[in-house]
Amino acid sequence: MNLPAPEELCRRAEEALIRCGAEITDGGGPLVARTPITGTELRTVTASSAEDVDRAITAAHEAFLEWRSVPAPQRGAVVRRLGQLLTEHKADLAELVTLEAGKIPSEAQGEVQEMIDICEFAVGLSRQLYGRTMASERPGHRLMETWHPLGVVGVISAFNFPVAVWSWNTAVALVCGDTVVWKPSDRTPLTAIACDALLARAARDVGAPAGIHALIQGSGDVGERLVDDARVALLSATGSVRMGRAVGPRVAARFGKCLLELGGNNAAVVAPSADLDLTVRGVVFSAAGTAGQRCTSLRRLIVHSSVADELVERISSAYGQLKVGNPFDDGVLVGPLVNRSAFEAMQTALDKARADGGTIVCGGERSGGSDAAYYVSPALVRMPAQTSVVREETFAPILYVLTYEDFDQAIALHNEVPQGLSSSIFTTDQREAERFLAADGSDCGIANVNIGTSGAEIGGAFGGEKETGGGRESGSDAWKAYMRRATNTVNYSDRLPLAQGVEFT
Ligand code: UN1
Repeated sequence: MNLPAPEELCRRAEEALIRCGAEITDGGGPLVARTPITGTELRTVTASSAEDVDRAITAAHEAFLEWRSVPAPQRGAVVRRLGQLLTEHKADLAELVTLEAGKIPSEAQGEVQEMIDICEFAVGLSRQLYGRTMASERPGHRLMETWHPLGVVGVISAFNFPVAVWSWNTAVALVCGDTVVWKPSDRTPLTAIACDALLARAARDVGAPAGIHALIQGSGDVGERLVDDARVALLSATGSVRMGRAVGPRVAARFGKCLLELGGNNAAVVAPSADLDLTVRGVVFSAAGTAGQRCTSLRRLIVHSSVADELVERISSAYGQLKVGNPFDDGVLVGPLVNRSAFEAMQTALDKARADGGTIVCGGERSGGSDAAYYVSPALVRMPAQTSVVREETFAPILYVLTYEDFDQAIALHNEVPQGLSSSIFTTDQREAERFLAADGSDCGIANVNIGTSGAEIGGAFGGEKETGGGRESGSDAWKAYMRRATNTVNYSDRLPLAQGVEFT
């Protein structure tokens, strides 16, 4: 495998940052932006001190006091402008996503498209934010609800979707009248600097207060300050279950609101009637795409025993055609793992699977790269049972294959994991498809038919149940998490009837 020269990657990162209007004074700081393509340094970034974080939250809070009274359709203007700038700089941001997260350009551009899409959605939302009017039981009374801005929203995002997840939160929060303080992953500080610069420009262009958005950089300790600050009304955090377990109770202890998007352990059920051509394509994209580093990546395949051998054979041969390597190279579909510990976690999981009686059908080994860059061929593993390693999320391209005999058993296996993000069924039997989507079917926040588990559109609510954390972001009515609801009773009569028929005279 031919890897590019590290200096070339540094130059590409610097040029993309400049095109996005980012200030690129060399922080010389302790935070090192690396690229998984070569495992080498791109540049250093200044980490935020405790005072920096405090200043950012103070500024965001002050801006909120003004922003909350700007009419929502006017707030939409900043998001509309952001959407235009993202469209103009789609290639630049995608370049940074490839450099920092290792995604192939098509997926990196898809991620930026997700940002543009949510901006459009949020602009439309800025003329909605509907409350209901209910029938009052009292004559001469009106009963209704109003949605008001919530406050400062803290956003903690992960390396694997370094820009889209921020935009889902930020575009929606801004039209809802909130302001945002963002702590990106410490592995993707440069894409964050570029996004912050584009949003600052959008704010300038439409005359919105500069304080509506602040970027803070660093590791867990920087995020913890957001978690514990009572001025942060909503903390929206994407990452591991471990992180969610630490964050959730701390925010709850101060009665703050939390929106958690944690791990997934997504499965597809493949029924005997499945269209196998379509299934193979859906499975390969979801399981091997993004090198298995999406929270929606397909990790478990639950196949009817009558089609299991054929399907495994076909996936294995499709895996054999997948080009793994430098994501900038033409034809490459699988880029690098993010770092060494991701590679080690993958190897540990494969060892455990073998010890549990699993058979590695193909993949799992390192394929070229360099000492510091970790490229692996996606692994396909047949398992005799859903053992503990199958029930864990390993953030790498491992697809475990289990077989079933009857449909109830498939659903039971499907739901028998602690996570509940995404799921799908491949079948042409309508009864099975509907059962999978029914109350006693998949227990996930996302349940699909005849497509894979990953690659959701922004129009639906995104998130999942159980250890996935229960949060919903992006489309549908996910905006409600970013606002507070007030119930209003207005008496326009000259009498004072009490509810529930109470007499007090
Ligand atoms: C994530 O992996 O954190 O559905 C988000 C998908 C993308 C979002 C994934 N739209 O795969």
